[in-house]
Amino acid sequence: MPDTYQQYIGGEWTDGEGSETFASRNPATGETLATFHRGTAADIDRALAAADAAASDWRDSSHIDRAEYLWDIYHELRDRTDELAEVVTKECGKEISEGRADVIEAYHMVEWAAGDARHPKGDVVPSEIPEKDAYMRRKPRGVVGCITPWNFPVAIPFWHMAVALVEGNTVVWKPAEQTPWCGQIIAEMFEDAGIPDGVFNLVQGFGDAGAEIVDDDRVDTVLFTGSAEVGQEVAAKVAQQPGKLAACEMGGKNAVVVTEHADLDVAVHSAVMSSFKTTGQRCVSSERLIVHEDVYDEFKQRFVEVAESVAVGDPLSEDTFMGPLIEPEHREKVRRYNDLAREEGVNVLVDRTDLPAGEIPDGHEDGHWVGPFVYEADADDPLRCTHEEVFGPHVALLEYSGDIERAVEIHNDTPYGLAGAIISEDYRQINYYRDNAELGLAYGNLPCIGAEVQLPFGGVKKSGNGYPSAREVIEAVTERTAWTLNNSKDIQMAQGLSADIKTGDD
Ligand code: UN1
Repeated sequence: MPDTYQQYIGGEWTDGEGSETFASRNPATGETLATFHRGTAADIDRALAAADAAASDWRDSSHIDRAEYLWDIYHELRDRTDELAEVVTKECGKEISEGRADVIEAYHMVEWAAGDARHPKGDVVPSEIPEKDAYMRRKPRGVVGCITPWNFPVAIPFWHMAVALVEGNTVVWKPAEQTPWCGQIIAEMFEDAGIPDGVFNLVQGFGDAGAEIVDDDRVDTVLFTGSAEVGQEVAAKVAQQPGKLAACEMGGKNAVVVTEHADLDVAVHSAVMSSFKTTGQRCVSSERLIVHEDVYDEFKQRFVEVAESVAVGDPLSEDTFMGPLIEPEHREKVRRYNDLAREEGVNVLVDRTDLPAGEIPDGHEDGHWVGPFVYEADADDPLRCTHEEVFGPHVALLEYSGDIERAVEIHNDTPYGLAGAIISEDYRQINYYRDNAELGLAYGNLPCIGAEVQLPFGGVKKSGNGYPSAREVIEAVTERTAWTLNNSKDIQMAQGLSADIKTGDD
């Protein structure tokens, strides 16, 4: 084991060109887990050159042969699930069942992508002219640059890379700087699987390295999952580069709607899961609970009771519900939003921003702890705290009166549109919500987290402009060709277009 982990470029482990290193730290203890060489522009340049050089042989191999490498990784992810779950939990602070679910989601995605290699590709399309065969075919785009977040450090890289590779693209990947250890293990899996040199490349580093991927014209598609600020920058830069494509998946200010016809057991359970799982650090986490006046008081009392007592603590313990936040800067951001909510005049119901020393487990004093912060606010007030994404356990209760149309109006009053849920026993309300809520992932009588990989995953409005995940990623990493073949010696045109060539002699 080297003292300092390296980059994986063109099938070789290398320190890279830079002299700086950085550490991966456990957010629950502050301890250093491992040290990594910090990738530079020159390292991205080399990785892209390697990916570019490997592209032609890789695209000439079959889907089924390419998938074989992924099947090896699938088995390794399955065999090492518990070990990797612990690494995920140590590196990003999610409690251990979430660490495990991250690895399971990863191998589900790999299974989906590798299995898809044997499914039909493209379509046979009818032609107006019986003698013509028309098809829609797909080709790989070439080199795909992947920039992934820390909150799903194993699953999301495979959302990006599994399909991209099976479809015949080569990859340069920059994992989040907070979770390089997960990145290291994934790169070792690609090496163990014997993937050809240059087909998969890893550069560990920060935003400056990611920006090189976005700017370089050897990259055909950028897949980005992360914050809205960075995602918008990525999309804007890529839009200026003809022929290049960006698929960006970003955050949300997601909501759970609880109507007057809700089963309140289901409502409270779903709201707690949606708001506090992953300590509110999923892009699909809910920071707004839109609750009808008829059930508001009871819902509020029951939700507050759980928020007061939900177990925050050592993420490696099976008894923990919420682990720490990812890093000190993020803890500061959550604290600032909690303060801002007070300044904006909301009515605070639960404030566990600073956990009492007794709640912090021994040996975890340097963790980035925060508990739930719950308040009630007026849905019509243009407050920053109820409209901006915090990415933490910061939850607004918004009471409404009137019908489901009103609830959906409040739901849609945000620039985002990723995930959401409705809790109701009335199918008309559920169907109204399904058809009118502006979002990409919608749930009825469920939490708004926990999507399965075989569903499309993506948002609308500020939450995303593409599908860097699950099955829809195929659109981002392939080009379509409309291919028409004439089986006759005569040229006949569709749309009644004349195929006669007329000359001056006619
Ligand atoms: C994220 O929220 O950052 O739907 C990804 C879910 C997970 C993926 C979440 N499958 O909750």
